[in-house]
This record gives sequence, structure tokens and C-alpha cells, in this order.
Amino acid sequence: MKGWTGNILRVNLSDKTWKKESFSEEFARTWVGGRGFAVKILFDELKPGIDPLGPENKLVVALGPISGIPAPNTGKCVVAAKSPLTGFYGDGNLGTRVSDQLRKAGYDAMIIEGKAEKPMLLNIDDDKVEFLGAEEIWGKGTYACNEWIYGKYGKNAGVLNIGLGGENMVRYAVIRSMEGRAGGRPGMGAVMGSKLLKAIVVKGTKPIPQADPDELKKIGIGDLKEVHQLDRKSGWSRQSTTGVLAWCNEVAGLPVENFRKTSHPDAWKIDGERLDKARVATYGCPSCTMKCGITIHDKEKHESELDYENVALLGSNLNIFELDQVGSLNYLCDEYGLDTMSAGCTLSFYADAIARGAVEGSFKFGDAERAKELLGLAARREGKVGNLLAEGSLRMAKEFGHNSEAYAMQVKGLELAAYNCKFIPGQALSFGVAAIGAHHREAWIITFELKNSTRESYGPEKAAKVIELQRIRGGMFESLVACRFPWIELGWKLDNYPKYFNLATGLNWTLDDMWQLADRIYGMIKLHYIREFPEATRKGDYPPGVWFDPANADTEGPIAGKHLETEKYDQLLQHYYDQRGYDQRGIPTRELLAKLGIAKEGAEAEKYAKLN
Ligand code: PTT
Ligand code: SF4
Repeated sequence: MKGWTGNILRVNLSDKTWKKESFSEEFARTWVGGRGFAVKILFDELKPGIDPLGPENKLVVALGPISGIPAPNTGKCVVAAKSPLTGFYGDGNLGTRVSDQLRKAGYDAMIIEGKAEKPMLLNIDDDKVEFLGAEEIWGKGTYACNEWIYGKYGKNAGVLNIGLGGENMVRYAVIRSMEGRAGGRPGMGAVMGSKLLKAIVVKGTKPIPQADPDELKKIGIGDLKEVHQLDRKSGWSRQSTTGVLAWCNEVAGLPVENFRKTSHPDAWKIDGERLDKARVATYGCPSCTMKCGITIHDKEKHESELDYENVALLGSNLNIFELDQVGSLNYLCDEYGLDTMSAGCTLSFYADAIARGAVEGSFKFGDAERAKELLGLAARREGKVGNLLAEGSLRMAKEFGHNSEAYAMQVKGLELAAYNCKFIPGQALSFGVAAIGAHHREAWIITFELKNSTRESYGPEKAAKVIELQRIRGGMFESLVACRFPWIELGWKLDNYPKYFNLATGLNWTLDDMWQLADRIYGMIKLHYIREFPEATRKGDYPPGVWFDPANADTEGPIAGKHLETEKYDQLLQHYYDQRGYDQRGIPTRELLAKLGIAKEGAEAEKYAKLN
């Protein structure tokens, strides 16, 4: 088999055993890697109904056939498990040296099972796997933990680690790597913590199997230069993702005060221009020539790396417009290993709930110092408030009552990305039908919608665009595994990706083959969902209720008086289901599953929920 090592490393933390397992060529071609591997492995190996924070859950770390080869932006890695936040399949994608080190150690993926007896560090060094005590680093923040590991294993080691948030099983704890990388929003860090696994270190020295290594090297070196030049020419990485903030503010799409408002006159104080001016350094993932991580000094003089989502959800959404204070909140999330996005939405929901009188408490929008304290309470699960905040906004809303669920800015339990869709129906749909809960990774339709289509439209073209983007972003990029930024931000051609896939594997795939793979993956995630939630209805694909509320409409600005309309949204959802071949509940039909080659998995899911 070319392009894949053909091996998965299976590690059991309970009895400290490991084995190298091989997979078939058919498995490789059907699921490709990354998210594809993870959805299939977890579907086959997890029993529905298990506690995501119990030893039965498994953590999958998965790479793709172009991971570790000299090609642009391939230093990424998928981490997946049953999510403690949403209760079904969850995953994330982070930049890390694990991407090439694990492949050089001879594996395309790793499955971590069981639970350690004591805090543990897993050390993988080519064919050696060591289960080492981690008492010395348990309780340390992710920066200190990372430094300790670099000191012991060298800076070239691939590292995944967790902070206090993961250790204390905060439901939105992430996994961290390198200086500023983080991933696994739906609680992948909490799953590591539940297994008492503080860190994974990986080093490898073997060649990565490639069908045409000489051609790959030649093309890769040229393409790395080309991407760099495209970035220089466009100037994108001057502001990187934070360039979006000023635009969102202008088009009334920025989250302000728990998404109640859509713009703010002080937004310029935390925009990309300000960030670029305050820049201390630039970081990025391995194998990247358009590095996008901008760091600044926060209020306490720590170095803190900010992206758009972090600035908007820890800044404008909390009514905080001092860049160094936003930096401090971001630094704390990184240090504790909490997802900045869910943390921001959970804090904003809490301030909103207090303001609405749904709960008593001391936290107001704009209070950065109290927000810092609350992040610490959540990370340590300290006291009633800390424990509440550690649960995420949906569970808090259920506890508070008073119609609070409508104000919890989440879908399927996963908090939103920073796009305020009070009156942006296509992006609202994209959140509603994102495979793992509200995430912009799947279909970032907002630019298409506001630049190429009318904002008012709930027409089928928006459903079609969501599907097109899901196939590209949530399907192809997540299974190959590569960063999507060269394509989305610099216009680097999509054809490059089947080209790399074919040179690595010796196959002859087209983009259409990639879309077929993507649809299979989306079908499988739905099967995960209905096994856990057999009563699933289309209401699960709705964005937060407050966006449909006329009383919540803007009173001034470009979308004054506008809000999402329930009947029209439902029609748009139906367009999406029709175009995908899903039934009225948003579930793939038996016929579609057969076409996608997953009828057997459909029959397994049917033990829990009936298919049409
Ligand atoms: C991703 C999500 C994002 S998406 C951001 S900012 W973004 C937040 N970053 C966090 C952070 O930082 N620290 C922290 N403690 N929590 C954080 N939570 C949030 O996590 C990230 C980049 C970015 S920056 C984006 S859009 C792109 N995402 C990609 C993706 O999802 N897939 C892919 N194939 N390529 C991508 N390229 C870009 O990667 P999750 P990273 Mg992250 C500090 O993982 O769970 O998917 O959530 O990975 O290495 O930090 O790069 O404006
Ligand atoms: Fe990583 Fe940014 Fe480069 Fe993508 S563009 S590979 S997220 S540094």
C-alpha cells in the first residue's frame, strides 16, 4: 500500500499495553485518514450510551496520506472522541509536529483506550512505547508543561498536552500543542484528562511511504514557495484571521454582548490593524509558509496568540474592547487548555442570564478582571460557579430555566463561532447543520452570502453552497489532513489536493471522488448522532432561538428590525435535506447510505433509530 504506513498504534492505558495493528487497502481508500478514520473507528468501537468521560471512551489521533510530506500546510492533525460537551462524535484539528512524527514512527493513527492509574505521559519513539509517570507535570499549565517536555525530549518532538481544564474535565477543554496551537473544541482535552493522560510525546525517524517521493519533493518545494509568495502579495498574514473583525462589525455580523448586538463603535480597538501593530511575534504550524499566529503582550505581559474567533468571543462578545485584556483572557484559555470559543460563549451566556434575572451572580459585560477569575474557577471546577461554568452554556441553561436555552449560543451543545446570524440565514443554516455542533470549520458561507447573494434569501442556492463547502472543508481537508487557508485565503487551487493525494498514494482521484468521501463521512457522523439521540428531530438542526425573536432585532444599523424567520428557515433546512438526500428528520435514507457504501453501518444504527 502506498501513501499510508498501513498501521494504527493501539494503546491501552489501563494495563499499559500497546500493539501495532494493520489496516486494509480497502479501509484506506474508503476512509482516507483524519476525520474519515476517526468516524469509522469510533463508530465500530464505541458502544452508544457510554460516558464520554469514562474509561470506555477512546481518543483517536489521526493523520492523512499527505501528512508529513513536504507540501504546503500539512502540519495538522485530527483529534476525536465521543464528546463530553455534545454527547456524540466530536473532533478538532490542530497544528502539531505529531503530524509528521507519528507517521515517521510508522503509524497513520493512534487509538488511546482505558484509563491510567496515575497521571501519565505516553512516549512514542519509533517502535518503542513507554508509559511514564507524569506527577511532575500534573497540575502544570500547558506552557510550562510544553517547556518541560521540550527540555526532556527536544524541541522537534511532537507534543499533545492538556492544562488544568483537561485535568478537571471541563467539558470544553482542548488539546494543546507547540506555542499557540489548540484543537478539539468539543472537549477532547477533557477526554485526555479523564484518562489521566497529561501528555503524548512522539518521535519518529522512518521514511513516510509515498508513491512518487521525487516528484512530491520537487512539486512540494515549488508550492511552498508559491504559497509564500501568494501570501506576501495579498498581505493576508499581516492581520491573518483577525482581518475579519472589522468586516463583521461593518456588516452587522459581529457577536456583541452574548450575540444580542451585531456591531460596536469600539470594535476598531481590537481589530486586525491594532493587533498587527501590537505584534510581538508570529507563530504557525509545521510545513507552513504563510504563518498566521500573531502574538501580543497581554495585560500581565504574557505572550498571547490571537485569532479572530478568540478576539471576538473573548472581546466584543463580552463587551471588552481593550486588546491587552482580551489577550489576557486568551492567554488564560491557552494556559488552562480551555476552548476560547466555548469559554467566551459560556461567560457571555452567564452575564446575560444574570442580566435577565434568570440567576443571581456577580458578573457584568465588560468586566475583564471578573472574567479572568471566572475562567480560573471553571478550569479548577472551583465552587458552585466554577462547576457550572465548566459544564458549558447548554447544561447551564437547563439548570437556570426561565427560557434560558434560547440565549445559550450553541447548537447540539457546541457553542457558536463568532458570526452573529440574527439576519444571515445561510450562515445560520451552516451552524445548524454543522456535523459536530456549531462550528465554522464546516461551511463558512457568510462571505459568499453577503457578497454574492442577497441577505434576505432563504433559497436553495444557500443550501447548495453549504453542502459544497462542507464537502471541501469538513470532508476533504479534514481527511487528507491539511490546513484549508491556502485555498480559502489565498485562492490556491483546490485541484492541488487530489494532485498531492495521487502523488502520495499512486491513485487517480478527482475532486468528485473527494466529495463522495465527504458525503460518506457526513452520513457516518449522522449515524453516530442518531445512535446517541434516537429521538432526533429537525429541531436539533436549528440555531439558537434568540435569533428568531423580533424583540431581539437590532434597533438601528443596516439590519434594524430584521431577524430570522422560523418558517423560512425551516424551508431552507428542507432544501438542505432534499439536496443531501436526508429525510424529514435530517437523517440519511437507507438508499443514500447504500449509495455511500455504508449500508452495514446504517443497519447497525437502525437498532437504535428507524431509517427511511
Ligand atoms: C478550532 C478553533 C479555532 S478556529 C480557533 S481560532 W480560527 C480557536 N483557537 C483556540 C486557541 O488558539 N486557543 C484555545 N485555547 N482555544 C481555541 N479554540 C478555537 O479553536 C487554527 C487555525 C485556525 S485559527 C483556523 S480558523 C483554521 N482551522 C482549520 C480547521 O479547522 N481545519 C483545517 N483543516 N484547517 C484549519 N486551518 C486553520 O487553523 P478545533 P490551530 Mg484548532 C490558540 O481546533 O477544535 O477545530 O477548533 O488548530 O493549529 O490552533 O490552528 O480563527
Ligand atoms: Fe497553521 Fe495558520 Fe499555517 Fe494554517 S495558515 S498551517 S493554521 S500557521
